[in-house]
Amino acid sequence: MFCYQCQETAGCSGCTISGVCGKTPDVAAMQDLLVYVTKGLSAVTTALRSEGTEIPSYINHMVIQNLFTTITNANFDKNSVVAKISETISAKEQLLAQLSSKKGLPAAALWHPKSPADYDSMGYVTSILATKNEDIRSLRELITYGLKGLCAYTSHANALLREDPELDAFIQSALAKTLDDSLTADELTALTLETGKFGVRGMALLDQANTDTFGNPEITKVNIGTRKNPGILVSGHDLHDLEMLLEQTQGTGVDIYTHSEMLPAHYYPAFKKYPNFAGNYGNAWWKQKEEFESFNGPILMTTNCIVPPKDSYKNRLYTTGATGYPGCTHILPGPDGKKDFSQIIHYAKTCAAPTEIEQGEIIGGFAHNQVLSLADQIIDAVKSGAIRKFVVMAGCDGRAKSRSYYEDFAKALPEDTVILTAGCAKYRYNKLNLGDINGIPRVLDAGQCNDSYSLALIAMKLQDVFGLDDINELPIIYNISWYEQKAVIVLLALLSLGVKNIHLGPTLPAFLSPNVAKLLVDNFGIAGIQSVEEDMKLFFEE
Ligand code: FSO
Ligand code: SF4
Repeated sequence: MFCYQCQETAGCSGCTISGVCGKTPDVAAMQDLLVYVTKGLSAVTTALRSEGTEIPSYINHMVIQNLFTTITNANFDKNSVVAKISETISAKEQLLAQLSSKKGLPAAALWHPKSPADYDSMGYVTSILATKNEDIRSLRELITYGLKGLCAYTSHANALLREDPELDAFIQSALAKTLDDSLTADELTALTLETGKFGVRGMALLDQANTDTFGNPEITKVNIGTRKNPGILVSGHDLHDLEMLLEQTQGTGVDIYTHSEMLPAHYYPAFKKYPNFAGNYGNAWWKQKEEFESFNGPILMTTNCIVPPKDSYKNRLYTTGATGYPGCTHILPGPDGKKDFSQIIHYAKTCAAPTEIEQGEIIGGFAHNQVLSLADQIIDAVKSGAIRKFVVMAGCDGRAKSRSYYEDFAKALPEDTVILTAGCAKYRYNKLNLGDINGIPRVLDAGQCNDSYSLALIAMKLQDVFGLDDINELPIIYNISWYEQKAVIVLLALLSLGVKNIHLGPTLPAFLSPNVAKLLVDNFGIAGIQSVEEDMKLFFEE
């Protein structure tokens, strides 16, 4: 196997024996093949579109779900990945039959395996290393990972019945282009930026879907202690799954707790009406081995990040959507799209209440609508000098020891700074009680990683208010932590909006070749991180 798509890749260069995340070589091979056949399908749909044929939405959803399945920590279940490969090949064959000319199609579109027994022999074709030129490989993977993140976000928008056919067409044409050997590095660089542009569009689609369906996030205090009833812990990012579970648990005596990236669900007005929506349990994804153990009840993973479970709670772990883990029960939707969670609820009733691991509350809900309603207060604080700088610390948390940098950095920030955050990165500092500036909390949590869109909107609004020509003239520092491919699309989205000088850590992506890294440094001022002391000097003394 060879995989270097996430920040925790072995030795900062590539997982070759087994994934640091727990992905085994056989699953890695099938995930590579799923990406390959999805690119083949996308080449066919792109050719059909150019002939004027409309692509049915179930095909668009298949592409979205396939890519989402291959994101870090989402799906470890080889059988489910193999099933998706077979479905994709059969859908592609049907579409291929409608195409008047097969000229110019890549090999991935014309591969006709007789049965899944043929899948194992494809490793040499589907490996990332099959692209020999390291710059072309780097750009192809940068685009592919950005698209994976974009598909994750689009999947949540699709779950709320929002569609954007132009976005689907772009995703598929970009996937097809990553197979096109005639494209130069310059053309792939342009495609990378275009991917970022569509990243903004995908995040806007999801933002619209979320706020239309659940209301605008508002300032909310979330309890981090526990109640006396048994509970179900919901992790991941899918708010539609959470809504269905909340509906189905009314009057059952089972409480619902959020975990990791589901925390921001508490900020939405629509979920506040459920009396059994008890609070948030635990921290970022990587602490789940201890926290799922002490939760005592069932856990529903709606998306990544899954850490391979311990036997002690594996029977309590359920997956749905793009996620999967061998031996864990997977909840599928019915023909009407509804999911029946009754077996999880039934199981929860037999479990002890969660063991309390923390007490208190955390505050959040500072998405664009809420922050812009405080705009006057914020602008006054900036004009008076009470707020010197905003520091965007969005992104992901992870288990690397070096990530203690982010907690130390937050603690070391001057008191006239405000952190803008989104994503699971916030767990490094959202319980530190960093205080407020004239009533404005010093950590403003916009929500999930996709709500980085909110942070971009806030920046654009501030640029407008202060009458600045360039978004980079704002008193905003970008110090982003990344882990998986959703952070890649967030990064590309920010670049497409013209944001420069983003610091990225704890390490730069292994999939950036020296030349591609140089391109990002030269054109966008992308930089890594140093020690907290050095970065404090860099940001505040120069
Ligand atoms: Fe975190 Fe995991 Fe949201 Fe990621 S829970 S690491 S970038 O899936 O998507 O922030
Ligand atoms: Fe390694 Fe990350 Fe790939 Fe997992 S997703 S195999 S940890 S690079």
